[in-house]
Amino acid sequence: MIMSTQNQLFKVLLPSSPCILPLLRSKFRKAFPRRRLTTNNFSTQAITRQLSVEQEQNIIDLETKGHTIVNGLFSTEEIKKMQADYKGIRKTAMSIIDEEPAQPRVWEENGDVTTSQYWLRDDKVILQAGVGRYDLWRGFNTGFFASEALVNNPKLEPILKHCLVDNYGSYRGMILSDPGSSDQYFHRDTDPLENVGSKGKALMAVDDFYFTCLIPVTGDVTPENGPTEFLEGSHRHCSDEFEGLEEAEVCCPLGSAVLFNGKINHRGKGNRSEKDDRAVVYAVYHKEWYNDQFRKGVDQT
Ligand SMILES: O=C(O)CCC(=O)C(=O)O
Repeated sequence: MIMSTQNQLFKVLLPSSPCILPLLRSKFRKAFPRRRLTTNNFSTQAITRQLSVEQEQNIIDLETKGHTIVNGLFSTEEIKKMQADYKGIRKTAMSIIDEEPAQPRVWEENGDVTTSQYWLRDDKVILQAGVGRYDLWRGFNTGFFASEALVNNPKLEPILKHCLVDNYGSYRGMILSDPGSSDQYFHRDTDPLENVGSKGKALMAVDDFYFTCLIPVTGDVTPENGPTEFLEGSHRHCSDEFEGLEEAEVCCPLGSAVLFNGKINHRGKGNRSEKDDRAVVYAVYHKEWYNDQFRKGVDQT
């Protein structure tokens, strides 16, 4: 779209000599190359920012599959800082889980009743996300996890800007999945946007407004310690149309991240390793109009 505006400006600003125009036009095109993507099922014209080939591929993956790997987000120093801060966070989380009473949680997910539990202490909320899996949802946004490397990561930001356009913000939490943990329940990260039911009909009609980035903390995410499983393409389908969609287990190296559309149906797989304490940060980016400080079945009074 910007390119066509540039073409129009070009016509207005330059003398319309028929022989000079093609030459100038080709110089202009060299300076501002058209960036086209090849994909089957979405308009490529909307991508007008200067993105690397890798970032363009990330955007194509997000549209077609609903998830993508964004490589090389953090330096070795940043990874060290992240791992150091993680140790303190884990200690606090484990003391809450050990010392506070577990509260029951019951809610509906994709048309099914789902049960779990959660723990509260001061500003902190930990949600159980399957046996041996903990979602440090609230109150753990400190140190490296509140730093620019996560809030405004230079590799991630252009992709998010493309997907969310404007007026979006972020927060971060963490998933702990210890050896022996079970598979998580399948879920979308977004609300289905329905007063009754949870199939996602209204959700499908709304522009994308929520993306989650899962960042390995303790080491690579492997098939043994618990990849993230996606129902590919489900970000474009109500749950009564899920049949026939393929499942894909996605691993991720330390220093990179899995980015996905919050509308996609997914879950963390159990940790079958002997001793990998598999932890990932989730950085959520969503439009300001959406409220993610609410979880069904959690008493927040
Ligand atoms: O632990 C995982 O791989 C998935 C976590 C998850 O489902 C989420 O953060 O929404």
